[in-house]
Amino acid sequence: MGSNEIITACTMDCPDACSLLVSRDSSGLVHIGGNPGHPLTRGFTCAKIRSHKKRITSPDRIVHPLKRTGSTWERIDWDTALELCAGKIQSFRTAPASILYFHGEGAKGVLKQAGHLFFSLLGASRVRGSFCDSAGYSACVKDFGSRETSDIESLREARAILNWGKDLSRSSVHMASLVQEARKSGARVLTISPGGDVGRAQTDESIHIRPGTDRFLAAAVIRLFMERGAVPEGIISGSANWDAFRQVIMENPVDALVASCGCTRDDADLVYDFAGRLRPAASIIGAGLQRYAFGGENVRYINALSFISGNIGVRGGGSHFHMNSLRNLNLAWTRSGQTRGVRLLRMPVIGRDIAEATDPPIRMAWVDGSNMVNQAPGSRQTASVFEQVEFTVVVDAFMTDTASRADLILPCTLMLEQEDIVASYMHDHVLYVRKVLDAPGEARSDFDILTGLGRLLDPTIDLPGPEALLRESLKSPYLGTTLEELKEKGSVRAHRPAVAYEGCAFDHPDGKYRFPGSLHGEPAPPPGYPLRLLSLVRREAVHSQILPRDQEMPPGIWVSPDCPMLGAIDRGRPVALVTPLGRLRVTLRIMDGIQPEAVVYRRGDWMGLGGGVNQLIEPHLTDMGTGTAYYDQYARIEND
Ligand SMILES: Nc1nc2c(c(=O)[nH]1)NC1C(S)=C(S)[C@@H](COP(=O)(O)OP(=O)(O)OC[C@H]3O[C@@H](n4cnc5c(=O)[nH]c(N)nc54)[C@H](O)[C@@H]3O)O[C@H]1N2
Ligand SMILES: Nc1nc2c(c(=O)[nH]1)N[C@H]1C(S)=C(S)[C@@H](COP(=O)(O)OP(=O)(O)OC[C@H]3O[C@@H](n4cnc5c(=O)[nH]c(N)nc54)[C@H](O)[C@@H]3O)O[C@H]1N2
Ligand code: SF4
Ligand SMILES: [Mo]
Repeated sequence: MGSNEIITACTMDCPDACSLLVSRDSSGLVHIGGNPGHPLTRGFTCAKIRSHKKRITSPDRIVHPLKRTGSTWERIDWDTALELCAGKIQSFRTAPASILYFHGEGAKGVLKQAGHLFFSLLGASRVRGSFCDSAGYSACVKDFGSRETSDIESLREARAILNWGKDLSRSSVHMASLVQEARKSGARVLTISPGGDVGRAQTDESIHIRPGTDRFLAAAVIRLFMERGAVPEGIISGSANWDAFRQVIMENPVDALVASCGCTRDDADLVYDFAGRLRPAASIIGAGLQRYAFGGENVRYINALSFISGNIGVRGGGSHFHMNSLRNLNLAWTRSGQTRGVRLLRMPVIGRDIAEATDPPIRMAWVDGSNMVNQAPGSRQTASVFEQVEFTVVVDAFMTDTASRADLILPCTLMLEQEDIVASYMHDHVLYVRKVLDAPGEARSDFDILTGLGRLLDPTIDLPGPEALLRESLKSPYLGTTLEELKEKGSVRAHRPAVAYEGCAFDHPDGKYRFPGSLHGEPAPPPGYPLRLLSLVRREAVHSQILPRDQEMPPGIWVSPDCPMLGAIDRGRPVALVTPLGRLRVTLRIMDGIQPEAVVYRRGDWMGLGGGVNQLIEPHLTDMGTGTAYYDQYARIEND
């Protein structure tokens, strides 16, 4: 480490939660690199960090409070801004549920949770469910009784890795590197996805599955295990509902199951070989396949296959879905406000739930860390509902699709400009986030904003100081460290068993596994919309955190050369992507290896600039966990 290098950590919404080394050269330029001394980061970062560096110094950044006056923005000072907010809160406080708090994933960290404490002390409405991973989360809890995951580094010990729809080339470069290490040690990798993601360099075998249908492929392979008498007795007796599950599986012939997912018997045999012959086999479950109406069920069948093939509770095996990123920290303090009788609106249908909230209606909204107008499905409805709320505050650093509709924008500090503690949803390290840069202009941290606002209220809302909360957060049974030690080391590893559910002891009261009780068919596409719109992550940005000047318009879409709609398109003329919610001019691109029914859109570009895929996505819930069924969306392409 160079003498002027400072250790901090990345707080972007990314599973890798890297340890970073930041330095300035003699000309004052900032350098950000991965910490070579950290066992997960191992000296490298990703394209997102380069974009972040551009964002912090961007001329587009908002660095002063802005108040809407008609169709223009007026720069105001902080005192005026906070008094305005305080006055509004006072006037709505007699019915505090008329205030909505909406928190997103703009920056991870324990101090970012302080808004939950602040607004629960106020008795405000909040949200439940998620845009991200709650269907898969609930699925795991139903199966295992909890959501424990084996140490991600144990991937190195796998002999086979089944990658169920994790985009290793974009969404987690450090998981990708662990998978490559496993391959070097002889592991074989099979990737199951609709394609357009993991390349030949990252996988030995690929199956291009029909979007949304993984449960059928997993069920077909489970049936092969049953037919071949390959299910160990311990699995049968270690589960609470084997007979009912067996019946569900045996009602479906293998050929019908593989046809439902656009696969072949050979594909099922390939998965069988990976799961059953190359033990231990680890499964990685991406978030994509749970963004469907039966997304939770997809995850449950993949878990069931991992269990039946004897790969749960063993070293080098396991079923790796996102972990809870706060599981190694003590966040009980966020719940010391009102927890009972809180009104919770549903994230996936937030526009509708705001519009339909009565008794009391929503009159004020506070949004921090989220571009929810852009990221929630049904952007046009969310936008108009948000505009109709009497008083809206957005804490952000850019004029996003959400901020541009607010009554007041409060400029926040960004990563590297704020102190915090962060944990990961992939690994068990907890990291100290050192402030290494001064924020430009008048930007303030979310925490400082809420602290200042609380003092202006009557009665006041007094948040504990940041240091007290950082210390409190470390009081976790999994940690055993102090703030001083964490600051010195930069990162500590939580004490967690390396193998989740070792010996197949599950967290249900009887200790047994639960199989899914049904297998739902995939509904047919609605007439006129034969394609599935997959709005996937982009490599160089987290979600919508893209500088306006870096947004390519019209947005690109990718389809297979075998896409059934291509024949009717005149490629010399403009093309539109169309769903029942509307149309968007796009740039059509052809890519080999994409499943013919899929159309890929790299999400996050802004509606205000001509992008915004969520304008086209109907707000639907997943089967469990109040998740968002983004990829359930049917679409078509046509000349515009
Ligand atoms: N179509 C489609 N949409 C999706 C998904 C999908 O699959 N398809 N999946 C989604 C997933 S996985 C997720 S997790 C969500 C993410 O949805 P959001 O949480 O809304 O994510 P971002 O678009 O990153 O918006 C975060 C905002 O916070 C701001 N920000 C950054 N740092 C800070 C900070 O310290 N304080 C404050 N106050 N603001 C800050 C950024 O500038 C940015 O505008 O959306 C999803 N949206
Ligand atoms: N560069 C970058 N990295 C990110 C983020 C980002 O915005 N940008 N966001 C972070 C966040 S919050 C999240 S939640 C993760 C998401 O990262 P991933 O879990 O990788 O999920 P997604 O991009 O939402 O889904 C994409 C993958 O799911 C596959 N997929 C889609 N439908 C299906 C299906 O039906 N079956 C199967 N088997 N596969 C399917 C797609 O082909 C694609 O590979 O990434 C994180 N990392
Ligand atoms: S975005 Fe992810 S991979 Fe990139 S530096 Fe941050 S934590 Fe690491
Ligand atoms: Mo996410």
